[in-house]
Amino acid sequence: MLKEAYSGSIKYMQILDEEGNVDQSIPLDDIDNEKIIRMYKLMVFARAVDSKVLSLQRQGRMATYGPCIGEEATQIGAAIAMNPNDIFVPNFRQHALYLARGMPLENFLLYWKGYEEGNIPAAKINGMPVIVPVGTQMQHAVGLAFAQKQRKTGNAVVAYVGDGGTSEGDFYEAMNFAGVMKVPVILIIENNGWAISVPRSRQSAAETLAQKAIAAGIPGVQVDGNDVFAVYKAVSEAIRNSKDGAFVIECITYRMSMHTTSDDPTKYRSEADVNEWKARDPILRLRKYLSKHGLWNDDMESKMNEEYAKLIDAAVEKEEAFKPDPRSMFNSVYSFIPQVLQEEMDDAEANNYWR
Ligand SMILES: Cc1ncc(C[n+]2csc(CCOP(=O)(O)OP(=O)(O)O)c2C)c(N)n1
Ligand SMILES: [Mg+2]
Repeated sequence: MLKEAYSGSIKYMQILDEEGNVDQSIPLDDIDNEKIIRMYKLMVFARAVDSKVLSLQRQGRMATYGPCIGEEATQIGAAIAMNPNDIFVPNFRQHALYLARGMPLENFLLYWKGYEEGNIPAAKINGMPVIVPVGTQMQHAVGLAFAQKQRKTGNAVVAYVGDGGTSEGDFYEAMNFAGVMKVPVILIIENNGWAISVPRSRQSAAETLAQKAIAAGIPGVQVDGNDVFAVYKAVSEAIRNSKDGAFVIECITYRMSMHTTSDDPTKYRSEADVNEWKARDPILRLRKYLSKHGLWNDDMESKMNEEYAKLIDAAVEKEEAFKPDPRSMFNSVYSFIPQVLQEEMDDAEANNYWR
């Protein structure tokens, strides 16, 4: 006997196309004009912050930084879909999400300057700190989601992983746990086409990254990650259904800029490729939608840009005037100070290392 033991498929969803037109066959649900304008402003704000931080870094006024330029819709769609009590678990590129969740800009800048003081409010916005070891956040996410289930909080956990991160064992282990334990976690694969210089085509032979969910018994979908409506819809549905278990959403987007400021992408990818993706810019297409529907004009655009420039400059001024406490690098690691760290701190104090 030979019969089919399993067959699975992954759907792809796009609602808002590159020209700012909406696919009428997919209902927008509760996406109203107020929400759309909020999405647009948050995406523009994140882009403005990224541009400023890159320029500060080039002037020697900021530490290493990996911008999220081009990936704003993948993050803002989720930020708007999340309830205030839902928890987000980022990797290191979710700046738009952090800012949309209410991370004060001054703290954001302090963190990326290398000061732990900037990181502390992350807990107040129900988000985990930045995590650089690729993939390790997946375990934290499913653990947090398991806790939500055990405590019956009704909250969901929204976690991010890059296309590169999906090749890590941590990703598979986390999905396996999430599938078996049916925890309320939404795993968002921010597939931006690259893991530093490794292209998506070299990352996995699988046709989609979302189909990895199938092996863990978790439903998954692929969405146009540059379409904020599609991301919003997929994430809100997944959150609504999260009491039934996990969900995987692969967002197809593009890292329009460098991996980090210590990377030069012109060494490994073509300008033609980048230009192709520029035409799919998530901000541009939403702007087209807004203009078509008479919801936005040049006057509103310039007022917004002016307001953001002032806001960002004021935050930079505050950040640059900040005097960090070197003890914070010891105090911020654990909820208590282990003896070994206490000894290092005492040694640094006694020997005047930071005076
Ligand atoms: C375990 C581990 N291996 C390698 C690295 C070095 N590293 C940092 S980011 C990165 C690529 C990550 O790519 P992806 O998951 O696609 O995220 P993206 O940077 O594209 O947002 C690598 C290899 C790391 N930080 N941790
Ligand atoms: Mg990537």
